[in-house]
Order: sequence, then C-alpha cells, then structure tokens
Amino acid sequence: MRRAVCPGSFDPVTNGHVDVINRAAALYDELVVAVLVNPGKAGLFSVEERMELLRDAVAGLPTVTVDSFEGLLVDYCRSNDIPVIVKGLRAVSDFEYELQMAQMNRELAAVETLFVPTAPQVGHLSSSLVKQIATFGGDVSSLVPEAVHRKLLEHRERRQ
Ligand code: COD
Repeated sequence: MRRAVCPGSFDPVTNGHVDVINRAAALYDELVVAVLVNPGKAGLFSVEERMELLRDAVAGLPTVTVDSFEGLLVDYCRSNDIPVIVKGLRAVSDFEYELQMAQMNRELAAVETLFVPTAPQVGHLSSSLVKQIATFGGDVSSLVPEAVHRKLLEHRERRQ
C-alpha cells in the first residue's frame, strides 16, 4: 500500500492546493491531507474550519482523507506509517526553503519528499494573497473552491 501526506496550513485551501492534491492522489493508494496546528499563529480560519473546507474540496477523491497534526511532520509520518511527503513547488523561492526541509526530514526520519511542479494556471496562487484580496472586497471566486469562496464572503460580511 503506497501512502503519502500533503501537509500545509491550508488557511484556506486554494485551487493551487487542490491541483497538487488531485495529482498526488493519482500517484498513491492513500493520501492524507494534513493541516498543521500551530498554537503560536492564529489563522483566518480555525483548524476545524480548514479541515471542513478541505473535506469538501476532496469529496470526489475516495482515497484522500483529511487530518491535522501538531509538532514535527516527521513524527506524524512515523506514527501513521507514511514514508512520503508531497509538496507543490511554485517558484525558485519555494524550492530553496522546501529543499532544506526535504533534506532535514530525510535526515530526521528517512521520509522522502516528492515535489509536484505547480500547474501554470495556479502558480500565482497562495492562501495569503487570496485572503488579502478577499478582505478588500476583490473577487476570488476563480481562485478557490466554491465553499471557500462562500466562507470568505461570510467572514467579510461579519467584519463589516
Ligand atoms: N501551486 C502549487 N503548490 C502550492 C500552491 C500553488 N498555487 N500553493 C501552495 N502550494 C503548496 C505549497 O508549496 C506547500 O507545499 C503546500 O501547498 C501547502 O501550502 P501552505 O501555504 O498551505 O502551507 P505551508 O507552506 O505553510 O506549510 C508548511 C508545513 C506545515 C508543511 C511546514 O511548516 C511543516 O512541515 N511544519 C511542521 C513542523 C516541522 O516539521 N518542521 C520541521 C521541518 S524540517
């Protein structure tokens, strides 16, 4: 059974994440999308909300599950018997940091990292840009799954 994990903050999930998840799901028998619980950094959405939005986004992918983790990713991999991390790469700037983490994760626990090059249509997407645009009333409907778009609109209405 080939298993892998797609880790991230997913605050919130974008079409860029969804593309990487879809492509990783096609390569492995089981894929876990794991949301980092970072007690030191409050996100726009709670971890539960992010997981709910992810579950909605992967509803059509039967081999994909959504989970959360706290602490080191390699510890999560070890406890769940996952030998591979899948990451999306958008630019050289991503690569420099991701390479360092991949080498460290391999040294710490012999966990390998597979890099998936971003699809050109979503290479400019990031959760932080989406949040910034949505906060100032910009249209992000083509950048995120429908449920995320609705949630961002609700969030903005609550703030007004
Ligand atoms: N196209 C392709 N890929 C994308 C896109 C896009 N448009 N947008 C994002 N991605 C990829 C990112 O490159 C990343 O691989 C993944 O999707 C998640 O992105 P984010 O922004 O939601 O999540 P990050 O980058 O904040 O997540 C970082 C982790 C949580 C994976 C990392 O910090 C981690 O592993 N933390 C746990 C602590 C740990 O183990 N630290 C030691 C590391 S050596």
